Amino acid sequence: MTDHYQPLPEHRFTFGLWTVGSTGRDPFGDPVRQKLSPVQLVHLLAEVGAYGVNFHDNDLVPIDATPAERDQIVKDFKQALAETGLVVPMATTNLFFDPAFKDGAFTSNDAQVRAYALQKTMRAIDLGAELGAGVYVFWGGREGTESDATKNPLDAGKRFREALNFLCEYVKDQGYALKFALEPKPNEPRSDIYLPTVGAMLGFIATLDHPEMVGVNPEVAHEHMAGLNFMHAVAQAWDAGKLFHIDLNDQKFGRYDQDFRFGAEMIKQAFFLVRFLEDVGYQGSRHFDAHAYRTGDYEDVKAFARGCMRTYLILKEKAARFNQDAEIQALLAEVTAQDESLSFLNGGYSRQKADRLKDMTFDRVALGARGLPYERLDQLTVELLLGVR
Ligand code: GCO
Ligand code: MN
Ligand code: MN
Repeated sequence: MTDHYQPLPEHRFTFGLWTVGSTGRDPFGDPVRQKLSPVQLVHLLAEVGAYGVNFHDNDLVPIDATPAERDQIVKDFKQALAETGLVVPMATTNLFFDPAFKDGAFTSNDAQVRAYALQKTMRAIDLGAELGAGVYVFWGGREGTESDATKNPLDAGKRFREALNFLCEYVKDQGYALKFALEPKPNEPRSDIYLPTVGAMLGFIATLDHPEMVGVNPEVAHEHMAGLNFMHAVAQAWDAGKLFHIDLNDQKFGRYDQDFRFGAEMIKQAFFLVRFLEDVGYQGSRHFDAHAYRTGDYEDVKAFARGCMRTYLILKEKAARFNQDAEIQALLAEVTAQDESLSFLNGGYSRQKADRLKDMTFDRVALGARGLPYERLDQLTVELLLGVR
């Protein structure tokens, strides 16, 4: 029997070494799972059917590794990739774990820390490029404050801009085919992180020297932490031509960063997101930046990873059904029907159009009295998701 929901390379499902590799350590408790090596994690991901694996520099090469150790680790990792066929579509830098980054990296008040962060990132970019990554993610883990007495946000923004401008030039200078994707998050681990939403990041990108090289990496959990509609943020990024990568996971609104399995919490939002990505033809990675419940062993970690991909594919099938459902489509056609008498407004402004429009009369009361069948449309969507149509 064929499994309709089997992950295939064309689905571009990827995981970070830090996701399936999470040992369950949290601020309240020690690890509950034994640490696996990058090579073991590549094999685990291959077993569950992932297409690719992403990493922070120090997920692969420990921060204190000697050059000889680094070379051996990279060699072993490349061999595991060759054995399994997994690829590395994205790489990133860990600029948050080491105590040196306790007050941020590119936005730190300390010039030594900022320079070290640049150096660490150039080296990590080299590593990512060596392994074939096409996207380089920047998540400003500690780029923020607890107290705004400590840093000036204008200085922080200027420093972050200068760092990204420097790194764009570095990538061009090296001839790497690498694009940057900035990942916003409102808070955690800082009380407030700069550039907290997708919209804020998009505005910032326009101020860079090479905006064409820089897009966004929106994450479900990050917008949900702030109580925002993730699909709307993704749509704005797509509209701007900036959806370079996406971090899929799930979580309840307003909580700490839960990083649950994709679709674990807000299935309706997940559905509209998948439908959006599939309808517009997003070609990038579907990266699951999530981790298994702390209660699980590695068998449950595999169930978690399979679940992320399976739920995505089920929702993709539901999206196709939504698009083919005669009743749903008839309602959509009804509510989106255009009024031919207003087609003169298409194609932009003219003095004549403005005059003509000013002369028109609208039946405001009748407009307000029109009923929109949105309850019916939403109920049909819910029934489709619940599997009864
Ligand atoms: C988080 C972030 C990270 C980043 C990762 C890649 O909340 O911790 O989502 O997982 O995505 O550092 O840059
Ligand atoms: Mn996150
Ligand atoms: Mn993320």
